[in-house]
Amino acid sequence: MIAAALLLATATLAVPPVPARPNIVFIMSDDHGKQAISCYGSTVTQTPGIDRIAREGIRFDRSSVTNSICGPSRAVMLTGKHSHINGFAINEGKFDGSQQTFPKLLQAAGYRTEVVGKWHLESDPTGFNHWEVLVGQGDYWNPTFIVDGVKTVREGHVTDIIHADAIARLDALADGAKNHGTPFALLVHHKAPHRNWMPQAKYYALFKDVVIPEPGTLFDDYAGRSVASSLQKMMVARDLSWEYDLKVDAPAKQASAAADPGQLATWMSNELARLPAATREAIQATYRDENAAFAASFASMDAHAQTSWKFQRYAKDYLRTAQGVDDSVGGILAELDKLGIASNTLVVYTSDQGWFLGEHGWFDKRWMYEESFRMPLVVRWPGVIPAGTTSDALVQNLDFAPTFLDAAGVAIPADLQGKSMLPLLRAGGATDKPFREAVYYRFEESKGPHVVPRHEGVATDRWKLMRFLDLKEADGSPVLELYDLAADPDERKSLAHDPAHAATLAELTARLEALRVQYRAPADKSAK
Ligand code: SGN
Ligand code: CA
Repeated sequence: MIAAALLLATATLAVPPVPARPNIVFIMSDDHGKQAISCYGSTVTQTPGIDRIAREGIRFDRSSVTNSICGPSRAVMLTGKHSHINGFAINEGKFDGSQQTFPKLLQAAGYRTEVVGKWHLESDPTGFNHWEVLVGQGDYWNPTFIVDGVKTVREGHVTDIIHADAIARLDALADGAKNHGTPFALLVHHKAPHRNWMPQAKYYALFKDVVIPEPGTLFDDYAGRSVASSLQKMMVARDLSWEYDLKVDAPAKQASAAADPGQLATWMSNELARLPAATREAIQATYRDENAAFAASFASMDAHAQTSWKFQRYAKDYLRTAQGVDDSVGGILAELDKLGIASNTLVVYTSDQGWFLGEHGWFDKRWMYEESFRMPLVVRWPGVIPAGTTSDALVQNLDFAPTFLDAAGVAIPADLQGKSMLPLLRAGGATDKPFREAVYYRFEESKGPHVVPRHEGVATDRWKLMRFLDLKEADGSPVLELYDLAADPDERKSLAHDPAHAATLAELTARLEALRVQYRAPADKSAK
């Protein structure tokens, strides 16, 4: 009896009550892969801001996106519903802002809600007391914002502008939280490090004399997989444009190549023309020597060497651009300290999806393969989330809305498809039962840039089954890929046609069907 009572007391002590109505700061970047973050193991780049959230809170190692593309991922986060339910399945769509979202529900419960930065949902934000968002994808330099419905051009680099806005809004919101009992939810959504990877001027020298390690699959030949992987147009070797992406003049012998259509040839100078002359000159000077050396040696470079050169330029500019996001995260944490509201503020850092930083020879996202399917997710809430914890739980961006509502003490509507992560957060990731056995994925934007075929899939803690919705094998059966993530984390060898794994394939196929029913996903003819 005494032992049981003691146990109970210990258990109660271990999980303190959740403080009422925390503030929520939801920081998100655009296209930031886990492999570019030091708390996820990157050694080439240091991200002390994001790492601080992990150190003082929890790091999720298997958070995933339901549909690895920008606008759709954001719509899933706002609604807690899959793309086929919230109606925004491809970037070219328009989000129906009249539907239920977590900011609206928080607002109705007395929260003040605001969003600054990238929005990318075409329709105006709804459910916010104040919003200042980029038009569409937004520009890196001198971007146009829409502030509460009014367009305005802002001078400077987009990451600096969004950060400054975030700090200004935090200062204003802290007053309401501290002095008027009004908690807030502030969404800070960076554009960086989205294509075409233009860092703040101060970061052009970063990594200058560093060789970024090439991923082991940079020269992937896709031999172990279905035909699907060879259909894309997102190869570092072939699909990056010289001027726009790589910031170098097209070598003469490449200029007419089909993969580099040339309409972007003047992009760089046009974009830079928007800048003050000194900044423009500093940026161009950064590349000058490297570009001259490249031009001089291009004729003697084989295809492998060219790809390696492109990878270095691409990866460095990407990491430089991401560095500014990490500074912003660190700055926001410092501001919360200064304002004295850190202890009652839930802080989240994530990205709208993952990213290929050369893995499988690619840039961009879209696929259900690990790099673009997984997303960074670190969360801090002092006194509630045990510091320095990690979790392998199969959480998704689908779960953000119910988690925010739960943390705020707001009832979670029954039609949300995600699950609150609050119990997981409070337990530092330790749970008796798996948070979720399997996740459902569905990508629809085959006609967008990079022409990745439509696919759906299921992932468990060990297995992943992908089914390509518009592709068929010669015998008319659906094109499938099956991976053992434990044995083959780089997904080099599909086991879909390996008789030794027929039982696993059948089990995952059944799981996929069950998840499609559970989430009310459309049936697909090629599935049968
Ligand atoms: C743009 C990019 C693509 C990118 C999409 C979607 N091309 O079209 O490379 O895949 O955005 O990105 S660019 O030439 O305009 O940079 S997303 O993050 O918005 O989904
Ligand atoms: Ca994105």
